[in-house]
Amino acid sequence: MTTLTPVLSRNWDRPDSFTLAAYRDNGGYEALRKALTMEPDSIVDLVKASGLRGRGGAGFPTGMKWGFLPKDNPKPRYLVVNADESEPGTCKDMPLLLANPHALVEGIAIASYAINSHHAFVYVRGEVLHVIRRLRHAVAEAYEAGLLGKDILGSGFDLDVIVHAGAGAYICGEETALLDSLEGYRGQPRLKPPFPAVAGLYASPTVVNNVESIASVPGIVANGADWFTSMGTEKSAGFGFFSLSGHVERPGQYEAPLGVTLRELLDMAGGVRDGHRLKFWTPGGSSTPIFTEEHLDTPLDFEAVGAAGSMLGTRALQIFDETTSVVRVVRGWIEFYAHESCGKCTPCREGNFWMVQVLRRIEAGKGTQEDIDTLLDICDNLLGRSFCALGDGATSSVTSAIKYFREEFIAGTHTPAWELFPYQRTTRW
Ligand code: L3W
Ligand code: SF4
Repeated sequence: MTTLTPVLSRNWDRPDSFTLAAYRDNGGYEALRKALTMEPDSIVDLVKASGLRGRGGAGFPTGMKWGFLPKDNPKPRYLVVNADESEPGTCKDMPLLLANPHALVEGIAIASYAINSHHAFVYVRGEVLHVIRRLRHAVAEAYEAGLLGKDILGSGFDLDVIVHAGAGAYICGEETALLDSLEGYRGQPRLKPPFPAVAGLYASPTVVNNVESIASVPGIVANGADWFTSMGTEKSAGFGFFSLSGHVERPGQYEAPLGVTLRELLDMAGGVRDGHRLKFWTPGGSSTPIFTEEHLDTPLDFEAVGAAGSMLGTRALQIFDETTSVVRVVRGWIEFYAHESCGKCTPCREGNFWMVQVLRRIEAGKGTQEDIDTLLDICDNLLGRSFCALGDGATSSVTSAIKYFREEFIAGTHTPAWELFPYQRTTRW
């Protein structure tokens, strides 16, 4: 039986958990002190050995990404933390920043030292002013205590951290759009390669990592790679936040080893709401294909979820019971993608707009076999033909929902959304 592994969340019950004093009571910043006595490359090797994989959705090995920075490039290096959490269902980075911002600040200092960066930026979703204020407060406390700024802890290492409020667009969570936005341009994805590691912020070598990835680094430095690999599975090491939302008795963040199953998490969370049963769920937010009851025992690690036809993504477990119309949920998600599409490429800009029109018709109970074929055809023209992952991700819920609930698409729900809510025109270019 898997149990919770509270590391980043161990202090969350304390009302003052976000303060430097509370963080230090639990050994906070001792990992930084240790890191500053190590060779930077040995920290990169340690993170590689830990098997830490990016916690922002793609699961790319963190240490390997740090190792991609070219050795012979004389330009300054930057660390950019992606705190633009906006994926529907994803709610781990914001609670972490509210309750334990110093874990991120310490992680930033260690990661910056490891990659020899003297400027780090945190790009925080613009709508969450309370989170931005709290993080800025933590950064100010760290400067005051000599944990950031000049000559950190007498090591000779200098680091400035800038907390930047994002521009309020989901696409700015895509790493290259984020960099454009940070530079002051309209946030639209850049062509990759070159990857940010080679040419990122101001065309300089840049590491872009998710909040949770960087916040996991102090624990690895303090306790060693073996400690981290003792949790999780062989290829998906360590622990992470599993955010349960929707029709569940006790929604919230559950910090558990990768490989835990939804059945186990539901046991901890009091189960699906009383008197109801699970109908479908997302393993990693709305960009990942949905799962059903048959996947309750699928280990939630990168490999097993992938083998079962979805993605671990951001471990945003949205739970829907049998009272939910899958068509309505998918229509809501696609309206989100249509609204958030940056408009740069035709398949995504047009495809999402037209999917919304078709889904609204189906939701009205007027769906036909032809409509379903049209939806699948649009997805076919989106997947692999979009400029960035937003377009690909938009197809996930549509194709998987049709796979598992085709009859429901034919039947529709017989209650048009526009009879329930005021009509809102989706953005179209
Ligand atoms: C150097 C190479 N770097 C890859 C780096 C790359 C990036 C990382 C992963 O999308 C997914 C997306 C969402 N040299 C490299 C290299 N890299 N090859 O590795 O890259 P990639 O392209 O696989 O993924 P991505 O563009 O980061 C992330 C999915 O996650 N997702 C997450 C959504 C979460 C939010 C949010 O609110 N936080 O949006 C959910 O499923 O759909 O597929 O750093 O540079 N050869
Ligand atoms: Fe923009 Fe969508 Fe194309 Fe990405 S896939 S570049 S969000 S239009």
